[in-house]
Amino acid sequence: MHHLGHTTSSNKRDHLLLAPDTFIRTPMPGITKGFAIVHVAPQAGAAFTQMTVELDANGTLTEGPTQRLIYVLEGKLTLQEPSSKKQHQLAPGSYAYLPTEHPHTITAKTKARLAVIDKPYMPLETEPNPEFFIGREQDLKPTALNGDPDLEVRALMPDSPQFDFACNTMTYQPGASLPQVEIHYMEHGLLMLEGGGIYRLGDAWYPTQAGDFIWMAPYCPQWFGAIGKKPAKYLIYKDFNRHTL
Ligand code: UGY
Ligand code: MN
Repeated sequence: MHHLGHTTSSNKRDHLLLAPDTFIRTPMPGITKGFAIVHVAPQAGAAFTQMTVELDANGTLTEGPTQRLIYVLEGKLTLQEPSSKKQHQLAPGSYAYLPTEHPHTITAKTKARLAVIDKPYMPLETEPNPEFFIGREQDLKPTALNGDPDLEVRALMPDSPQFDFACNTMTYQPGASLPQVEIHYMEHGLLMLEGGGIYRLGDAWYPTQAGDFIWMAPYCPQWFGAIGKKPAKYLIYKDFNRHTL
C-alpha cells in the first residue's frame, strides 16, 4: 500500500507518535522465527526500550539484557523458566515479569505478538530485588481514576517499591477523558490496544487508534479523550518509585 509520502506518525523533541504504516521489522538477538518492531529506545532519548515482538508458530523469545515485562497481544504461547518444571500457558492479556538474568524461553504455539518492555533495573538498598511473576489482565481488579467509573486503570505491577516501573492498562468509555493535562517527570511508552481518540502531546492534538505507539518524554504535556462508539484502551509504561537523582 502506498501512502504517497503521508503518515500520521510524528517525531518531536518530547514525543513520538508511531502509526503502523511507519513500523520497521528487524531481527534481534533472543528472537527466532520472528522480528522486533522497536518502538522506542535510548537512541530516541528514552531510558527504556519498548518493542512489539512478532513470532511465527514455533518462534521463540529468550531473555534480554535487562529486566523485562511481556504482555501478550495475540496468539498462544508457553513460557518455560527455571523455578518451575511446568510450562506457563500464555494467551492474550497474559503478562509476565522477568527479572534481570532470569533464563527463560517463550515459545509461540500459534502466530503471536507480544508487547515487550526492557529497562535496566535500579536496585534500592532497602528492598530485595523483585522476582518472577505472571498474571492475566482479565483477573485484575480495576480502579476508577479520580473516581470516574468511565476510566478504569488495571495495574500489572504489584504496588511495591521493589519495582522501578509501573505498567497499567487504561480503559476509557466513549467520551471519557483524562481529568487534567498531565505534566510529570516520568516518561511513558503507550501502545493503543483498542478503540481510539484524540491524544494531546505537547502543543499538538493527534487522532490516535488501536495499533499506534506513543512515547512521551519526561514533562511532555499529555491528555487523552476517547472518541468513537467503543471503549478505548491502552497499555502504558512509566518509570516509578525512584528518586530522580
Ligand atoms: O499514569 C499516568 O501518568 C497516566 N495517567 N498518563 C497518561 O495516561 N498519559
Ligand atoms: Mn501520565
